[in-house]
Formats: sequence, C-alpha cells, structure tokens
Amino acid sequence: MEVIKERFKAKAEAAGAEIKDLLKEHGSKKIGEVTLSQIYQGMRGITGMVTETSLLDPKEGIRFRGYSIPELQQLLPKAPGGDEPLPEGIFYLMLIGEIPTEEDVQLLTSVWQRRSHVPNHVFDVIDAFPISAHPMTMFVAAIMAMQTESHFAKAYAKGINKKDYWGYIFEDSMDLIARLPRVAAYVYRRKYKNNEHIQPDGLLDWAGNLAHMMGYEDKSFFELMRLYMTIHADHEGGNVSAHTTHLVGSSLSDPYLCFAAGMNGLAGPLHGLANQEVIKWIFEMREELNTAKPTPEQIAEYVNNTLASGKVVPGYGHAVLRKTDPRFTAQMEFGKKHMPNDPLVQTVWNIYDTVPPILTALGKVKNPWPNVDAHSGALLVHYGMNEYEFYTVLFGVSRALGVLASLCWDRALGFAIERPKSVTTDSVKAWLKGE
Ligand code: CMX
Repeated sequence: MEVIKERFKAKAEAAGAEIKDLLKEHGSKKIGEVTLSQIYQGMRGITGMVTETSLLDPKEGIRFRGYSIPELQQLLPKAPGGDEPLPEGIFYLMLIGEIPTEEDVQLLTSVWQRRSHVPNHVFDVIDAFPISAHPMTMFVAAIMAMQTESHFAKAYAKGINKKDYWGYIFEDSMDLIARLPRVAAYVYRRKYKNNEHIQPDGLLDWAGNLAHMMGYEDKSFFELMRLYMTIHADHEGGNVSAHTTHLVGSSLSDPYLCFAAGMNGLAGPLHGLANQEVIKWIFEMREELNTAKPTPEQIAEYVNNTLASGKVVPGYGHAVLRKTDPRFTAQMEFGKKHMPNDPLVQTVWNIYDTVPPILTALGKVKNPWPNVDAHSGALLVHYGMNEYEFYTVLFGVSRALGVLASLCWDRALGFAIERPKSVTTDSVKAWLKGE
C-alpha cells in the first residue's frame, strides 16, 4: 500500500503546486455568471467546485480522468478469463490519474482483502434493525458504526498538523472501501436470505467477493458486478452523493461520516433510489397488464398514465446529461452479450424505444434519454436478484470508489470548508429594487 500512497502523495504535491501557480496568475478570472433562476432551481449549471476524479460532458457522458467508459473497458485490467474491468482499476485511475498495470490492480485487491475485517459491533447494529427496515437504512447505520475505526478522527483528537490530514483520510478510505462488500452482503443476507451469511473468499477480487458473499456463484454475475462497480463509481462532483460527501468532508469530518452522509443522499428517489423505482415500476406495469413482455403500445399507454398521475418516469432524464447515458449503453451491451432473450431486459429496451419521444413531446423535460438506473435492475433480476430495494446499496458500494478518491484529493489539496452565500426572497426583492 505504501507504494500507492507514495505515488498519490507525489501526484497531489505536484497538482497542489500547479494549482497555486494557476490561482496566482488567473485567480481573479470569472468562470461564469449566476442568474436568479439558478439559485432557485437547484444551482443547475453553476460551476462551483473542483472534483479531480471525473468530468461529465452533457453530450458525451462521463469521462474518468479523460477516459470514456468504452475506452476503460478496453484499457483497465480484467480478472483472469474475464472481459469486464476490475473496479480496483478505476479507483486507481481516479486516485492516481493514470491507467494502472495488472500489478497495481492486484496490489489493491490484496490490500482490500487484508483490510476487509468488519468489527462485530457493526453486525450487531445491522441485526438490531427490524427486518422490514430499508437496506439503505441498515447500510448507512453500519457505515456510521464503523466510524469507531477512524484513524483520522483519533489522530485529529490527539492533534495533527494540517499537512498530514490527507494520510489519515487515505488510510480510512482504504479501510472503508475494503469493508463495504462484507457489510453490503451482510445486509442482503440478513434481510433476504434468512440471516445465513457467507464468508469472504480470500482468492477473489473486490467485486467478485461481493457477488460471492451475496450468494451468487455464476461467473457472468461476477462479471456484471465488476462492470456495475466500475460504471457507478463516479459522475463528477455536483451530484447529490458526491457533493454531500465532499461538503461534509470540508468540515473535516472523517471518511465514515462523510460517506454515510453521501449515502443518505444516494437513498433519495431522484438520485440512487431510482434504480429500485425503475424495476418496481416495470413489475407494476407487467402486473397491471398481466404480461411478462408488454407491447410498445401498452408501454406508451402506461407511461402516459404515469405522467398523468403527476409522477416521473424513473430512469429517464438527467440534470446534466443530454443524451443516452453511456452507462446505460454499457449495460445494454452486457445484456446483448449475456441475456439477449430475457423478456425483462427486452422490455427495458422497448421502453428505451418508447419513452424518449413521449418525454420530448412534454416540451419541458431537458433530457428525454435513459440514465444509468434505467437498465441496471433488469440485469440483476436476470440472475435472480429480485429484491429491488437492495439495488441502491450496490450503487453505494460502487460510489465509494469515486467519492472517497475525491475526498483524498480534497484533503491533499487543502480545500477550504464550504460555505456558499444564501439569500432570502425578501433580500432578493430588496436587491431588485436597488435597495
Ligand atoms: N419523467 C417525467 N418528468 C420529468 C422527467 C421524467 N423522467 N425528468 C424530468 N422531468 C420533468 C421535471 O420533473 C420537471 O418538471 P416540472 O417543471 O413540472 O417540475 C421538468 O421535467 C424539467 O426537469 P429537468 O430540468 O429536465 O430535470 P431536472 O434537472 O430538474 O431533474 C432528474 C433531473 C434526474 C431529477 C429528473 O430527470 C427525474 O426526476 N428523473 C427521474 C428520476 C431518475 O431517474 N433519477 C436518477 C438520475 C440518475 C441518478 O442520479 O442516479
């Protein structure tokens, strides 16, 4: 681990020096303007923070350190005999800024295996919930329970130089990422599999082990988990889970507190919970229509009914993207390869043909195209994972890679506590009158 930590330190020091010079020369330049509408409408389009790990282009989709998802599917190391990238690789890329070698990825796999021990009290916390509790609630509570292990919190209490913050944040982030598959699998098996748990397999990679501990042994499910964990990892800095983690971190909360906060945001239906909403919505559609594969006409009618009842079509639309999400496309390719005849997967594709023109016709939806959540559930159901309330936990395990790599950068670059200005409508009215 020391090798990766040293590499990160060298990269962050060089970046820090570059940013210092950049601000010295250009610090007073304007990067944008803010309209009154924007501050009332979710700050959409306001450039207001730096996130080094990935950048979202409205037309092209996400790029991780400059690389698109199809490029990463080519370039990142794979498991032996596998076709999909190992998520260890995308974490390395986001943290260090370079495509990792096979050895770099193997090193991360073995470090995360070694650090994956979860203290018993964390399981006690999960066990204390009624079985009816939402898996995201158990997941977040377990993350909070693990905060007892924070190196940063302990060191800060003793007193540390601010130049050393990043090192503790780095160690906590590694521990937390290493532990998440065990925690997620425990939540899954507690809630859905009679509390019968499966021990980690010391020979498996991070995502493979998650699949194994959840109880799925099909090798193509391992591949799905590797792809899933790679493509959900990061989506630049302004989305709710990334921004929350970053914001909470700016007050020097440790990575456990920051990540738990971010996960509370991911649990909202307009963000990460949309993946469960999509499958719930399709299951309800099939039940109402009494068919496993509704026709395009039936889908169109169902979509119109959804809209008429004042609901959103889950899995469609995006605050920044203005085309089909490449994460949707990557999952569609996976579906074509592994399960082209699955009726649920085909329904997802029929919805893709049907929904965009309907949303476009509304005239107000800025992006009628599918996002990542429109596809993920159908792939999971194919392997028998019907428990859709659990899907956001999987999203969360993956999201840790991006938001925690970012948190390491935040502290290494010494970013300040976030404190944007807010106004009241009365103060806006006074400002408009020139008072
Ligand atoms: N179905 C119906 N209406 C939609 C819609 C959809 N899928 N997407 C947007 N709209 C509506 C909005 O509700 C809004 O309506 P009002 O003016 O009546 O309030 C109008 O279109 C304009 O919204 P927008 O500017 O296009 O979208 P926003 O940036 O405000 O919101 C998002 C983006 C994702 C919250 C929204 O598209 C949505 O609710 N989609 C469905 C939920 C979803 O799939 N979320 C997952 C996003 C990905 C993720 O974070 O995981």
